Amino acid sequence: MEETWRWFGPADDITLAEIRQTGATGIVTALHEIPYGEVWPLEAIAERKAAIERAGFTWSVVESLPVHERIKLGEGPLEPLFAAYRDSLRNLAAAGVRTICYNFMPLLDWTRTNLDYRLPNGASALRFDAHLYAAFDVLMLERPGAEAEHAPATMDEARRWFAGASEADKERLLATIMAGLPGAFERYDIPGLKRMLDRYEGIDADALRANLARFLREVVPTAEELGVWMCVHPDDPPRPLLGLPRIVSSAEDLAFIVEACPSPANGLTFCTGSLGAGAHNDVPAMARRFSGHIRFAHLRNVKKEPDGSFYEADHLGGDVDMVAVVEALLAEEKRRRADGRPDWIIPFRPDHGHVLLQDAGRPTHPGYTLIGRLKGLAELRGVALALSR
Ligand code: DNO
Repeated sequence: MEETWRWFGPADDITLAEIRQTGATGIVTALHEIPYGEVWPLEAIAERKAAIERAGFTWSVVESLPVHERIKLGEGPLEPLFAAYRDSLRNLAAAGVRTICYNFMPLLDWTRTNLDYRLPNGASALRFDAHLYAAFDVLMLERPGAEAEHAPATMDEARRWFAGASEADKERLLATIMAGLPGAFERYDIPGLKRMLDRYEGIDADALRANLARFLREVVPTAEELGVWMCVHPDDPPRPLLGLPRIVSSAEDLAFIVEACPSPANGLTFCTGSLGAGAHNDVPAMARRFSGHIRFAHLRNVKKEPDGSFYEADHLGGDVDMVAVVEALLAEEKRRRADGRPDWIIPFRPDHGHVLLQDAGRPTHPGYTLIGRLKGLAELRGVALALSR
């Protein structure tokens, strides 16, 4: 397995020189400055790649080449957007960057309600609280019909929180729920979010699935021709949010995706934290079942609670049997090598880390701390090495 590290580009407070000291050899990044739907120019890709290589790394994975919201919505003339996506793939392939992560979550990427959840040891983690999410959905957003989607006990707790919440608390909750949209991406206020949700009116899981299948049919053949691998990231958390369908959440969903457009270029990003937040997912079993399609892995752990809340646990703690997942990935690499495939290696990155020690106060993206992720990487490295012996 190739050890990689997500770097948000020159604007990232964590430098490539610091990342060198973690021992990771691959960089996972994107041209975050380019608006969704626009072509990534070859020169800009080559320039970023050269900077990464000068620092002693390879650019292993693009995360993400974002899918424009209109493609997810199936709205308006889409041909130019598909053509732009294919052109970006061509430019990435020309520069030799071949693994491309993307997601198909409507509107919101990863979603949490608390970015500073204190653990008993003093570290801080990201957390999703069912009652805060319910308070946002029902009492702040006032989404019609939302109340029926939350358990009565969760609603009681949500009402208690709301009654005592200040305007600043509510603002913070909105900003936290929006925090999954990194950097340059759009953020919404309540009216803006309502307008966006209206655009999804009438788009259920089947309609969204049809839009994903169409996207795959439009881009996967080009990817295959170019020798690049698309790998869809699962929904985080793996359940519908704010009435929006989510369709990359379960084993059935992954099976639908790989079958919708059979091709070696139609692959998966296996994110143990995203999938692991769903009580319906047996994560090691999914790793074994879909290993042939896994092109990239995000290794991170979660601790679930009975009401649907969860927080990000230590990489080797939490509910996901990480050792079993790493074992499945190593077994897959072994099969690929036995088949003589040059693309046998699976890049992984320690996904999210706690805020530990000197991480506090550094302006990093939520979850993307230096020491917290380094701890995760070091632990995962140990597991992989021990298993491979
Ligand atoms: C969160 C990330 C996601 C991921 C995108 C991929 O930390 O794993 O934001 O990058 O969903 O498109």
